[in-house]
Amino acid sequence: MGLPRFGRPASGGGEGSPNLYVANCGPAVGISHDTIASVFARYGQLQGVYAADETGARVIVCFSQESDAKAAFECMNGLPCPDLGGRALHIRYSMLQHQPTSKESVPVSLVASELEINGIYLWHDFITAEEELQLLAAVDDRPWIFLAKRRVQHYGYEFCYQTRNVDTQKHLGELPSFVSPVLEKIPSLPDLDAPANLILDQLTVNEYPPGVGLSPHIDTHSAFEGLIFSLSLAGPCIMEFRRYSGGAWRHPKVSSSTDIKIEDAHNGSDVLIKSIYLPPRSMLLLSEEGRYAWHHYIPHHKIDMVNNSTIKRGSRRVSFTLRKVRTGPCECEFPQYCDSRR
Ligand code: AKG
Repeated sequence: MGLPRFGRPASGGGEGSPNLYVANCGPAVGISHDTIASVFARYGQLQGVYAADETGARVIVCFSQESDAKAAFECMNGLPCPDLGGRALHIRYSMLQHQPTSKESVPVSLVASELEINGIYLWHDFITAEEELQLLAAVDDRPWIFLAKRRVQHYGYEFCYQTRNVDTQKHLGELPSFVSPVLEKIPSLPDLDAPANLILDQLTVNEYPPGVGLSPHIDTHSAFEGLIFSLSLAGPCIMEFRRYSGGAWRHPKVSSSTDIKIEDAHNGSDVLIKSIYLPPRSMLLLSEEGRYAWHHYIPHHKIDMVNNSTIKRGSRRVSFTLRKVRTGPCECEFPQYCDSRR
């Protein structure tokens, strides 16, 4: 199915569009897209109902005909709708724009091989539930650093969010003993061709409250070596990956059923988006192209759509990101993303 591209609702009258931006209904307030579709379909044939943004409480209702959208607008705007929980709908016309966001638009992979990104691996049940509780207890016993929306702890080297780098002169000491069981298991991960001398020396613990995500980024090439491990604890999340077509990079073939290729609203370049579900106790590895060329991020969702199921992020998610601090320049095969080459 093609990706619907919606922008902000038209600020003025905006008539002349078959699409309505409808606020105050959606899965986040317990009203499914199917229910919304059945109510709006009374006014004419629908193309579909889609999330307008990541809140889960605003949708875009697309009619085939502008006149049907107008009829729905005139009958329903501002009035409580008994079939939608009595909620008063705030409706505006929506003008199409190129905008790459809709949590439903990116199919979510459950296994890393479906992503078809070189170097991304996911191992489910990497640790037991008991080990998970021990790791959580250990970090909860230690001081947190408060960022704007989440809390973090750094071990080995402090990570500086302004420079997105570490100060290699400031060694905080060895990684704490509570993380040793994790470090010991990593070299024997199936499919991982780990170098014999793999020593991970930086740990960032992130604690995300329900609904809080992480902005898109590529871990600074010059800061960390090529293997980045991330262990999920307590709650799940969806991680998305974006690869931009800017610079010298040629656009990869859109090959798997989990790919979405859209025109990025921010810089006009093409962007390929993929998405994976990270359950608690799973270990993710970003390496090769997945580490050096793809942005990764966690959408700010209180509710995730994993294919056709709704997953509420009811609890915090804690992640352990384990990396090795780089001591020389990066010599990756992706110079267009590499700060060592600039
Ligand atoms: C980071 O700390 O840079 C991350 O990407 C964390 C990822 C995660 O929470 O799994």
